[in-house]
Amino acid sequence: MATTNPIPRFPAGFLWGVSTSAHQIEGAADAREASVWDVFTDGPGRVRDGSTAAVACDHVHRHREDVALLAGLGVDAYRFSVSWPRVRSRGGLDFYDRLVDELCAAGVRPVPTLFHWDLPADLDWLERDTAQRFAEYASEVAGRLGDRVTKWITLNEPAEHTLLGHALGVHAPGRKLLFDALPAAHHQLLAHGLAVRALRAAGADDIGIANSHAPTWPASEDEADVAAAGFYDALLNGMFADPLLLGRYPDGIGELMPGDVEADLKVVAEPLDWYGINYYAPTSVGAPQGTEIDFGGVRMPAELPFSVRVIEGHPVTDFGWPVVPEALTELLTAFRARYGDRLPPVVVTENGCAYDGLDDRDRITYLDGHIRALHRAVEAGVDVRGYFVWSLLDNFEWAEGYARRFGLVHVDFETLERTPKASYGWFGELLREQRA
Ligand code: GBH
Repeated sequence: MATTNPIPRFPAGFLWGVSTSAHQIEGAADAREASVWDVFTDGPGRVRDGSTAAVACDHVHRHREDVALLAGLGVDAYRFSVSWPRVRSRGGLDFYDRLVDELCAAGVRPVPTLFHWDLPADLDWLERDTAQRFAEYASEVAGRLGDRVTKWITLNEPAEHTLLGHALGVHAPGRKLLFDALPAAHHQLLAHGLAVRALRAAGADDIGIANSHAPTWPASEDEADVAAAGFYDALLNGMFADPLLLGRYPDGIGELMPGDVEADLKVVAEPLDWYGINYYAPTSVGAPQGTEIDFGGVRMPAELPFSVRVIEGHPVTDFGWPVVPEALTELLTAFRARYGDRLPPVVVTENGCAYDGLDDRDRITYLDGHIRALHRAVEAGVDVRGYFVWSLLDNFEWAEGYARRFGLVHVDFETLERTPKASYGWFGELLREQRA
């Protein structure tokens, strides 16, 4: 249980929020075009409980209630995502237009993410042209919402979308290309850079990304483990941060990319106003073990040049992810050390955990520990400007279906009734203390 010792005060203007994503909460799938996730979930055995996101939290029809929950919580900001397949459909942007109006009326700042994995089903990140299409879509959304939205996020976790969706095949679009998946990463990064330009052209001046990052811990001091962990670190962390912040790929990665990427990297490195980090848990990596590994439902083929290991000695969430708050401090101070003044202000755009139950003391303990760890990073000189809990609501947790609950608010997926959990009350109280 969290200690009664108050959480230290964060700098003035610090942005407190919660996050969601379109495909995971919206439902109303028949009122929009199909995404790669609709196609993927139609296949057998892809989602653990056989569920789909056709209804999910039915947020499209219950957004007023959800905005009231945000207002009741007292957050400064709400990070949601805009569904590209919905924007392409008749009246699709009207929904976001209303949502943004309601958020503004409730005093909650809207922070849209333009892509959170639900690519229109006829598009493909292996195609370079998708990057250009994304920039056009970004212009369209900014044209409609830009008079009220000032803070923008281009992409959510291109690393996970590449790894899980294109390399390992456990997420949409379900490709198992291993290293041949890397063009999908490059095209997403290019899409990001082109979208930054498009958003700026539309007048935006507060643009970031939400990248997934985790400290990578070698499984031992053994040379082979250290080398494997270094490579994994380049794949998950360096490959997505270096191009944005340094204008290049880490050593050994550029060679795996499609053709000559030098000119593209100039676009990718378009300066950012802030850098968003989604953090959940550290990763332990060692040399390959010569067998396929099932890692929390993610099958890692034997031919990979590394193997992900279980981290012992920490409590784990219902997902099996270890709870290691100090790794968040480590991650942020390492970012500051690696990128120095090239690192813009940082926002933690996701942090949270899967636990069942309304009296979710474990979630409170997790959040309490991570917010304190975040404050230690601030004390160590990292310019952190915001923190968003994943997630406002229990929702469609991708390949896990509805089996993993990340919400501050419980959703009964039969009745769609929302019930605030203990963590909702706790987080609201924290926000009041921070402002007192
Ligand atoms: C995010 O991805 C997504 O943006 C969001 O949509 C999703 O609902 C949320 O997280 C929760 O899953 O096995 O201990 O090494 C998070 C990506 C990838 C982060 C797997 C944690 C494994 C930790 N995650 N990673 S561990």
